[in-house]
Amino acid sequence: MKERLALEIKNLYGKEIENCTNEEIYYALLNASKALLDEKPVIEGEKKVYYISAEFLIGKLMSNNLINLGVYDEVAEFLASKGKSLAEVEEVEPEPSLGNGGLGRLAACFLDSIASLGLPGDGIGLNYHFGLFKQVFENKLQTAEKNEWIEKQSWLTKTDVTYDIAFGDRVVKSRLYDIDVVGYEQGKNKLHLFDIETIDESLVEDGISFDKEKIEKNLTLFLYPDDSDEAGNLLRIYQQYFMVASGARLILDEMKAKGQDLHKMNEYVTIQINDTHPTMVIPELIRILTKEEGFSTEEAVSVVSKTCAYTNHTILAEALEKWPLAYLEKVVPQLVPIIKDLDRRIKKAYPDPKVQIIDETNRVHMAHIDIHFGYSVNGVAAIHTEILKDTELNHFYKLYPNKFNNKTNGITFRRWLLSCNKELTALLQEKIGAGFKKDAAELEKLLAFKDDEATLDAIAAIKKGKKEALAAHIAKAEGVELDPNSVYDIQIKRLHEYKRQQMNALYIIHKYLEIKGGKKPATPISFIFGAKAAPAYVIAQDIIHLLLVLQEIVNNDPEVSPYMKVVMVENYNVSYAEKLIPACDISEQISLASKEASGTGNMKFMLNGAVTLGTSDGANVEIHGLVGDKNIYIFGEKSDTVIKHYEKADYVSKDFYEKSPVIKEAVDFIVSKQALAVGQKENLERLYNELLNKDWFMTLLDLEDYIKVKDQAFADYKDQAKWKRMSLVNIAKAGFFSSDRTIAEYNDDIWKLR
Ligand code: 26Q
Repeated sequence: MKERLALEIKNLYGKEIENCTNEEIYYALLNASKALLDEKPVIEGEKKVYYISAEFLIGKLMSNNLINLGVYDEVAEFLASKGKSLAEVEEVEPEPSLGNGGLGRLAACFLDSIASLGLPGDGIGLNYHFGLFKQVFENKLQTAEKNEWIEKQSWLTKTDVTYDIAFGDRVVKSRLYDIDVVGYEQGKNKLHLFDIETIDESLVEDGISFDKEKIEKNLTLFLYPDDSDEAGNLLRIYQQYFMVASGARLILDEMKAKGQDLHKMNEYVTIQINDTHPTMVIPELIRILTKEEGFSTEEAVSVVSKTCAYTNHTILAEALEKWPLAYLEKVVPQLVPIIKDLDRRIKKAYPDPKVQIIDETNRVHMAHIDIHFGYSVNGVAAIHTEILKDTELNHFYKLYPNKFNNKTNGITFRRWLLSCNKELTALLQEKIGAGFKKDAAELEKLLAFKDDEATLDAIAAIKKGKKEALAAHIAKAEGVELDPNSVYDIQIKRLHEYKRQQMNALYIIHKYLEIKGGKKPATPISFIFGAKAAPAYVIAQDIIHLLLVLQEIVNNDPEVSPYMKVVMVENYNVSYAEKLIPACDISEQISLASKEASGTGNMKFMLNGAVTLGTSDGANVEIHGLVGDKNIYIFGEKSDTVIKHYEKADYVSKDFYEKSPVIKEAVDFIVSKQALAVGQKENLERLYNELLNKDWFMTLLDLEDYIKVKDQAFADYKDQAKWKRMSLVNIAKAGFFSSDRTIAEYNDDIWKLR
């Protein structure tokens, strides 16, 4: 690799590495890496999985590819010998922002694990030119800008595969772009991203606005933000069909090229449908097989149903896609007779209105298509799957108990440990050997060092180094000075009321007022946030505003700022996460119990030695089970209590406000003179009224317990001997959350690839 890189640099620039800029080195390294990737064998096998997803939040690829290719150290040392830093070179790479959050990042982790386990499996998605918007703060409010990430030279390879995709009112040409996905010391698979040939980037005016009608120019410009308000937009349906129609063609073409019998499709292919966004692949495959391949409807429905499997990522009713039939009639009229036929079959077999595909208001329930006409339905954490079976999808569970299964999410340790925390990786290797890199369960060996002071101190020293590095980055990027000796309390995830960033904000207000009243915390605290909010999600904008208002008030108050700081980082993304997570002491996982399907940030934090402060929700429940009561801070009502509150509609936030002076004081601060002097009246009042009169996600229900348990965590931090042990146990127990384990389970139970 050294030689390749040196040669690239000589050919490209005709000068010595010492005299190259980081940009120049980056592009040379990109070429050299792509050449190495070219030589990797494609992973082959009898049967192949296609992971089809509207999002692949892959993050920057350089570091990960070099690690998986086994040349990272060689390149880093070579560059260092020339006075250059690989870490600085990596900064040049633009981050593809092809996802919103957890679901998209999960898809990326899965691709890494599929390849690393040597399983044949490709991703299918869309090549959004500007991806998810770039977040910029102006006047303490979020604004959205386009995020240009595609450059002339990139990891994307243009292929000569093109398809004509017909909609009701037009035909567009799709073209396939590929990104190699190399496994850890393994062969490679591919991420297939489809694009329209006739894209016109100049359609975008200021910010992220563009002409929504010009489908052949705009289809792959942007990824839709996770947002129920705009879900009715037709463009989302154009995107979804474009993705699945192109994907279906590709899958069938690959089968034909291998001489495989389409009538036995399920023996050669399995299609994992990532949430309902790619659901139209089911009727589209049935359409192609019947219209073009001479299948009877009966046989097409049967073989497609044995090929497709569905993953559910949410129980929020408003996030389950239900498209008006009239929309589908406009965009994809060719699918409508098929969807109606599937609906007739269900109506004939099952009278229960709750399981119909087309409801009485003529909405098409996409999840219902997946459940009836797929062979597997899985949730993404144990509690989530139980809630699906017991409540949300109970009617389906009764029909098809054997289709339902759990696959607790995971994260790829290559990115979330080996790449983002090389120091911890090296220490672990020194203590327990390198086995954990291939078999994450071996991390448990670290438990033998639970009382070994040298190891505990070494882990703590690494944490301190990461906190210093983060402080330096935040000082530069956000203009906020953090004290690396303070506790780093971090909440980073999409902004949503159910995730309850507003509850964390109320705690901050409470702490601020306590300090003003003379009660100082044992250790200074840094409260760190990162979150994008869907632009049309009004209350989410208000919560961001409140956090930025608090940042200004707290950090500029000389009485308080020595004891606490608040920072909301701008444009939180994968690259930022890679800096934040290794530096964290307390991982905030505070969703309203029952609402967070799994969470995956919680796993990344744990792996990097943070202690979780969380509710009994999603994968927190499994983290709790693994580390035990002593190594986690759990608070708040349990999911069954919460679900009962919804059933009885008996939660009244004002009652909590009125009976607790602590809650009242914190909530009132939102519209205090002090807050209004810094913030916008409209935003702050709206948020105040929401909390007082609605509070759909029950912030005030858990606030008192949250304050109590969080105070305990901060107090415990003072006892460093105890804290270091908790940190070690969390690392040691994180092995379960390797996405290699998750993918092995998908393969054993659902895909059966070998
Ligand atoms: C739907 C219709 C129209 C426009 C957008 C959408 C849309 C887009 C994205 C709906 C949902 C999403 C994303 C959902 C998501 O990220 N869910 C998360 O998935 C993770 C991986 O399983 C879980 O860990 C999280 O708990 C879950 O919230």
